[in-house]
Amino acid sequence: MAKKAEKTISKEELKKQFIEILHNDFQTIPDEATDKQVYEALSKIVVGILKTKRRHFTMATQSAGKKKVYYLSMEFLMGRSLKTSLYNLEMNNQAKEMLKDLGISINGIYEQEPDAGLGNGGLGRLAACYLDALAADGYHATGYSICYEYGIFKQKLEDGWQTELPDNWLPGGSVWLVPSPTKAIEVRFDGELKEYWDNQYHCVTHENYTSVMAVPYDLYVSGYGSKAVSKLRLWKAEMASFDMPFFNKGDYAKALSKNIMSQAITKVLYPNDNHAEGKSLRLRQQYFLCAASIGDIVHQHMSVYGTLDNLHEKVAIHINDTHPTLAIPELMRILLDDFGYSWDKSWHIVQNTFAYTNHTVMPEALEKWDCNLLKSVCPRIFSIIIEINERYCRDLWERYRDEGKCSHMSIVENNKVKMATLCVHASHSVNGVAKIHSEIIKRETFKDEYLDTPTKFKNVTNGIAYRRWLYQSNEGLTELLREKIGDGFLKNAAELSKLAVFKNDEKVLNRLAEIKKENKEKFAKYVKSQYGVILNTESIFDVQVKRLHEYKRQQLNALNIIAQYNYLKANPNADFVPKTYIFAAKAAPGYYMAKQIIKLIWNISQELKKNDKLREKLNVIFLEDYNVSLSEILMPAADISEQISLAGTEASGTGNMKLMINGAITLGTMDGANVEIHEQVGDDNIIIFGMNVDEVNACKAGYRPIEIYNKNQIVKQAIDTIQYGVNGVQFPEIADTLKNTDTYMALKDFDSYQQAQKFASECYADKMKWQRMSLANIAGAGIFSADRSVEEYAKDIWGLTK
Ligand code: DL6
Repeated sequence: MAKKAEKTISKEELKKQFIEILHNDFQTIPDEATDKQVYEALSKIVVGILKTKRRHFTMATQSAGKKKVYYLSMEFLMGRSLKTSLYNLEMNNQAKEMLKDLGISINGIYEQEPDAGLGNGGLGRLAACYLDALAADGYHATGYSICYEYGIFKQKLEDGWQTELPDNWLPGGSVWLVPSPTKAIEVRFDGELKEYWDNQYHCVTHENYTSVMAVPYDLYVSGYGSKAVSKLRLWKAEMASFDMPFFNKGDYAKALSKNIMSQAITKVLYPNDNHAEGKSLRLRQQYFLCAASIGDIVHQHMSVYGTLDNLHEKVAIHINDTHPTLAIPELMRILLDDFGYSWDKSWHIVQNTFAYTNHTVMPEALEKWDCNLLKSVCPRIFSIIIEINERYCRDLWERYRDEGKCSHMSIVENNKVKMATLCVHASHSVNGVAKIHSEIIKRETFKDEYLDTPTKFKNVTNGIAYRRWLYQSNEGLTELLREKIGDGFLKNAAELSKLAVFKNDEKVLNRLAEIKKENKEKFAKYVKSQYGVILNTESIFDVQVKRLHEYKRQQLNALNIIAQYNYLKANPNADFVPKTYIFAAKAAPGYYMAKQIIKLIWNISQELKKNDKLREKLNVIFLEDYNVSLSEILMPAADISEQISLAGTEASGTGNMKLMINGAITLGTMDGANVEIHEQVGDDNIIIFGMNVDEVNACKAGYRPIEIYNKNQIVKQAIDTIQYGVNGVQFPEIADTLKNTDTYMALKDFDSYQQAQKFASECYADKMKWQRMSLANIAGAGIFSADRSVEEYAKDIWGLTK
């Protein structure tokens, strides 16, 4: 572990700087400053501290000749920075006290910060967690992404229908961004290639291209108890210069259109999760990120070492899913065209520099770019991909002499470039994100590639920046842990296991129950203030929060709630442990069925509003606009963590880890990281239901959901309710899909799910038993720290040293 960082700043020094900034930047004094000005002044101090720390850390890394890692991702779902930075820098108490002295409460100040929502869900949040963990573990890390002007849309429900509003985060978020215009990189789009021979050398030039400048904005990311600071470099597109030739010729429209095209590149995040859209602007975004980042890495490396010969020894570049794949041919281009390396030497450097993580097995998310589009947007890159493929196919043919195998393994197929295939071939390491997922990609997604190069394939189970959801969000639990096991768990999550010795200590179990109750009350207060809805904090808080996707099976949860509703209507006096189902989920704007499911859940919540008595036992709430900050209030209040994807579909999941560390019990399938949660806590402390992957595979082919509908009265009645009306609205498409297609086999797992729900209620009714289960989950959560994941990447994949 890295050495503990020195204390950063005293309260008095903090106050001095704070008053100075208020005076110089806002011409105001603490008594008169608005909360927004206080937030900006405090953030500015933190940014200054982080920037200096990063400079020192970079100098130390470079003078020791250590390897650096660069993490390329189209998404970094950062959430807020102020609170997490203050906690990580161990400045939270000084800041709180300093503001208190001035009559200001820090909690209101945190609320001033917009979430940096530069991502859709798990993949983007994982990247953000890894920057935090890389700093905490003491590695020199830089993330690269796009400075989207609009992040993930804000979700508003209108009568239960999702509508999307723009997320204009920059006015409030820009205090965290440090511009570095002198480090801008030129990115060339469009145009055509000219090939010629010069002194027996084959030369290629790119002509008539459009230049777009990538200007970096840096966001510094603190790590807990370490000297390291990570940097997230976000690229903003600006036109190289106004197109004077067109303008002078009087072609104003053309001059302007180039300007508009450039700016469009970094305008908005594509809001799809687990789905590739294939739009030309998205391809431009991807190439823009890759060209700017690789250009920057090469500049930095050259400035330290003066050669690229040792790039792969001093630099690891990680590709977060296939979205930044074009970084591979871009580095080839620079080595070949700008530095004159041979093909073989360039390929050796490239292959030993890049590593790739796969985050999904959903076929619709596996990116394939049309050759014509690639050729027109980035012609030189396309020609390099073609050459990589030709060499690869030749080699495969020589070794296998199997046409079928070669065309299946080819990077280009049916006039499309298969980005994952390119990544696997060009990287020295390929990993999945949970044990089961890493096995599936070897067995199915990349079967041939695995057989061809088995040693490339690895697993790194995901992890979370756990301090954000524990230390920074769950004060009560943090206090209890400190009291019982000391505060070593704040730096080393494995120490959470020390809590296990208290599993039969009634006092500790009662304390856990009290803490959960307090957190539920705090959350209920938030819900009341935001939605005017009163939650019964004596009821089980059963939480399913994640993107809305049929494979995640929110529809299965909804179906069970309807079945319970039907039951309670028929049996109003039945014994029933009261339950509040809490949902939050954004749907991709073009995903029709996902929006229908949101509306269905919302309508169930409205239907329940009509029946006060029944609602005491069964309640549903759909929270709008799920984001990182909302998760920080919700996770500590959860009793049950719903992780109910069809086995074999969720690569890992990370919400499951955030809920577990806050003591929620997982009710889930043997899918993704649930399998490893089960491994950690054992059968008694998790509620597993449904088919496993082998069972799913065995019955997929002949699956006929209509037979279940016809046989199972509870299922039939619940689907009929959906069909004929929930709170006066019919959902025939959902009902039809469930009866006739049910791609994700909700009906097949329904019975088992119902039993699991029933069992969960029985366990909950036995307070001590439930708290024991909860304790086992907290104690078993250490392994899901991103610090652990990052250590594995550093050692097994990137070859970093401390
Ligand atoms: O690895 C992070 C996260 C996993 O936890 C989720 O299980 C997985 O669905 C998600 N994958 C994606 C893939 N998106 N694309 N393209 O978001 O990654």
